[in-house]
Amino acid sequence: MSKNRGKLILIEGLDRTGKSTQCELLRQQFGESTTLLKFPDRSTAIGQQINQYLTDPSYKLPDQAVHLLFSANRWERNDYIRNKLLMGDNVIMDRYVYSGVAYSAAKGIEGMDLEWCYSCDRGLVRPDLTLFLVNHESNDTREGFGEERYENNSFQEKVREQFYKLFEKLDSQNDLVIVDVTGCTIDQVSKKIWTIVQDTKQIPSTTFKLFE
Ligand code: 2DT
Ligand code: MG
Repeated sequence: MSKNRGKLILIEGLDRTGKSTQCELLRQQFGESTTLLKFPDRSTAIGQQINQYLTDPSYKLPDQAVHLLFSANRWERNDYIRNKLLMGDNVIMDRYVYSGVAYSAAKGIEGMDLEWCYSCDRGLVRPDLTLFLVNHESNDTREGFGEERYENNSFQEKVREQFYKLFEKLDSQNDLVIVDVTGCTIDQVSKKIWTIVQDTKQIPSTTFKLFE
């Protein structure tokens, strides 16, 4: 009997929707043999450049170059992710391709439309399940919000639009679940997520879906 590979689960959403908290809780629920990755992965050389861009408003880099760095930051982890899954580990990701495309396309720069932004991510492994967290209550009270680039309400609105356009483009109805977290406690969201994750089918050993 062939062994199942691990599940690749992605949690996406705008800023302040509780992604990182839920990724950590999901990791604990899966227990052993679970890997959690956050994008951008600021620990690599490319990630450090991204971190500088996000935290230093005076750091100048063309938007196209920034976009390609975020994509390269995913590509440098692609083999690692595939190998973990093949070993039977579950892999949880905090942001990935969808954030990569939505935040860049939301800038509205000529020539950097959704298709251009998506093209460099073609071929990356596609999650078995993507959970998109949505909070309908605007809540700017989180400590530190506004300190990094992209953290302002008018930009977040544009990013939201691009997320939905991308879901449509990628026929995401088969592997995307929109999770409404409005008014929910951390525990309630975690329970919702765990129920959805448990319903995800086991995947045969060497089958990978890719972003095409
Ligand atoms: P965090 O606040 O989650 O650390 O993200 N972003 C993220 C992009 O613009 N492109 C990408 O490819 C990814 C993964 C979202 C920091 C910011 O980086 C944005 C918010
Ligand atoms: Mg942030």
